[in-house]
Amino acid sequence: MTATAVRGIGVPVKRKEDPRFIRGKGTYVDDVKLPGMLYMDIVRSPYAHARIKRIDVSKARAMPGVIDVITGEELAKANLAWMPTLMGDRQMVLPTDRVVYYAQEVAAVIATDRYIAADAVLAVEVEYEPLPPVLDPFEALKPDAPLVRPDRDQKTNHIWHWEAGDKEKTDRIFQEAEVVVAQDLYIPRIHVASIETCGCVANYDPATDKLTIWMTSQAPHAHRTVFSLVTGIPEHKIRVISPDIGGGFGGKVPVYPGYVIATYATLKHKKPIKWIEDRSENLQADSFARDYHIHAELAANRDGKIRALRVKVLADHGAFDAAANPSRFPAGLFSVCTGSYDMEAAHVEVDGVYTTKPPGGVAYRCSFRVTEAVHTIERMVDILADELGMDPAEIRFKNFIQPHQFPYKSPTGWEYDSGNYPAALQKALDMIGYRELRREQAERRARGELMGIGISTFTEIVGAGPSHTFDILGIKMFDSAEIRVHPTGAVIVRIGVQTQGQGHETTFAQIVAEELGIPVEYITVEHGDTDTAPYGLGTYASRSTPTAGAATAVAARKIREKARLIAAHLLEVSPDDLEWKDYAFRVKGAPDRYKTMQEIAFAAYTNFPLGLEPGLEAECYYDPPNLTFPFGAYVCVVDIDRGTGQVKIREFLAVDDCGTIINPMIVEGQIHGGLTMGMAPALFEEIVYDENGTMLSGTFMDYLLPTAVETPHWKTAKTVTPSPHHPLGAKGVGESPTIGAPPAIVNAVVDALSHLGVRHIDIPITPAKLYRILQEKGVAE
Ligand code: MCN
Ligand code: CUN
Repeated sequence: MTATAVRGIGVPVKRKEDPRFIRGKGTYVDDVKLPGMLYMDIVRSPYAHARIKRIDVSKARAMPGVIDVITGEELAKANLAWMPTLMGDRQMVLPTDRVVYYAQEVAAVIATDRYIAADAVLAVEVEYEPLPPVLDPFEALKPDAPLVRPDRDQKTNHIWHWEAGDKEKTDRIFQEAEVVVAQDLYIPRIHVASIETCGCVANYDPATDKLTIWMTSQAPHAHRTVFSLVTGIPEHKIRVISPDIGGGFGGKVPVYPGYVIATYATLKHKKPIKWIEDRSENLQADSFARDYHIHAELAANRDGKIRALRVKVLADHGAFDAAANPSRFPAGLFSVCTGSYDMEAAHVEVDGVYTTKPPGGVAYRCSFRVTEAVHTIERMVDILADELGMDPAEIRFKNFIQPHQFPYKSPTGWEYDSGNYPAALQKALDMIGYRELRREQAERRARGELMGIGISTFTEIVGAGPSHTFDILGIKMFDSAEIRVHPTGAVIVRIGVQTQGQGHETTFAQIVAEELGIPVEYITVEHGDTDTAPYGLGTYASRSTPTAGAATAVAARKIREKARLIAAHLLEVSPDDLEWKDYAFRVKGAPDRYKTMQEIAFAAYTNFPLGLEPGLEAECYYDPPNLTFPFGAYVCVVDIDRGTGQVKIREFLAVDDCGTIINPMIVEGQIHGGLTMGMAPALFEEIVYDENGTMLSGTFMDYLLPTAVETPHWKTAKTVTPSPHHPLGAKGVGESPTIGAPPAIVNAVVDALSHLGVRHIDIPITPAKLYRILQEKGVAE
């Protein structure tokens, strides 16, 4: 078998899933239609904080086609008015006495038709008594602030305090440091806008006593376990199916009230219940990302050598701590905020705060708060460079962790597996022509034009994670793969992770193709059905390649070891006399005597050695020894329109390193999409509330998604530094660009204005915001 035939690792195989998608033949949750299906729609709160005095469902119930109206009172009787969150908090499914955010679920209507359900929602009468909203986390911590969560046994809105690093050593360095720079940064609340909104079809079948839930889930097994724990239904009687998913980006990790209400309704009515959010509900009430109020300080020597980092954060988690971070990391992996730089010490503190907003702190293509971490350090390094009058590239070279320092123990306790930061930045600077750009900038500046060059040299941390530190609700964050080779040499692979568009059906097939020497078109990858896929923790935090990808390689190697015994039997030699070469087992010294995997597979069912189990299958539950640390060097060049305050990205180059690349085309696609999702919060997206806590950005009229028009041409390049502990040397890549892009863009904009004394601008850098700055500095046209 040749590499051309196998099309394994490193080949830009076209996506196996695309033929069905481009023909409109995907099966999304809303495509699931069952006989007798009923439709659910949700009544939502117009207030951010209010007491519910009365819910009158009589008019709604009387409407033809309305089957039921479910309220919190009713759920409370079934002990389902509250549900646990993945962070060990509890969250209202439906309220019994008060609402705590705008657009919160208040009641649910079940009807024979989607439109009847929507009409009946309007007929439900709810009498509210408004309460003062709590919108600013700093205000929320004041002693007289209204309590967001009186259900909790505490008298403040503080959720938790978390810290990492060495406080004493850090403080000492700050006291004696030659230079200290400090900056407040706010990273506003943003929301993923997957093409497909969230939803489910829940179906309880009394004949089999089985509950099946088709749902938009990034983690079907974990959700099944949660459902079993919440409802008391034995886990083997629950089947969660994630069919095709139209984008997740972290927003489909949490359990939403709608899933629970639909499940309750199917158990009650013994009919399938479909609930699909509309676009506004998705944008207004699902979990949100970011909302980090950061105060950061860097201590350095006058020559630019960074010595220590100190960071304090207030994290606005909304009314329920419904994030999906690993249990021990309520602030995610934010403590990776020392980034790519070697320093003596760091200390990071984060406090979680309740406010009357929808659950925050969740996800937007983020690897557990790494976006916030990278934004902090990449901005601070530029601010320090500005303070010292140094070039931002030069200060980075001076402070990089050097290639020989890996594995590198960071001051907050992470062990970076591998990296070569200077090589990536040098490549980026050479490719973009950095010196020439600086020269051009000086010329343009002299003419009064505003041009900026921004650099971001980020380190990612993905692959959660090693069982000694990583779990969600106690479930360790391993992942899994199961491979079955059929007699004719065709293969089915089932994995514990769940694609939402990342192309797992292709890339995981390529891993098996490479390991077994079977052409990729003979390999089918399945996932998302908890009745058939092995238990896994799901896809988020760019963990699939580092965890399930490793499991797939290890399972394939188990198959190969068994195949060796069968090949030896067929070739009548000792297993030790065989070597795996050019995708076949060959007799050492006589490479023309060989058996391919197809021949071996057939023999595994027809002609296996005595004493060997028939069949050719294997599985692996992989507990990664460490995380993987992909990285990148991004350079962004912007021109600022002095007449409008608009930022034009003239050029953007992303040099990424995710170790061994399984499919370069898919990785490039991930990077293109991720860069666009990095640009979006840098320049456009922000969730805004008014003083009453009403969301002002609840439609795409006001929440500005970039389109192809705003998106520049992304240039990409790579370096390859394999992970030393991953069986394939691969690291995750799905979130790197979203994490690396925002500071490159902001650094470029600030660089364009640095000679005017601008040192920092919070995102999103909208034309209005920038134009005001231009006016202040007297350069607006
Ligand atoms: N890959 C590769 N070689 C590598 C690393 C990755 O070929 N060295 C391939 C993988 O095999 C996979 C893809 O690139 O097909 C992304 O892999 P990985 O980095 O392991 O990330 P995950 O598969 O775990 O995907 C999660 C990541 C996250 S957390 C978000 S958020 C995000 C993202 O992926 N959501 C996405 N990319 C997305 N892309 C689409 N289309 N839709 C989403 O919802
Ligand atoms: Cu943080 S968004 Mo992705 O992990 O699903």
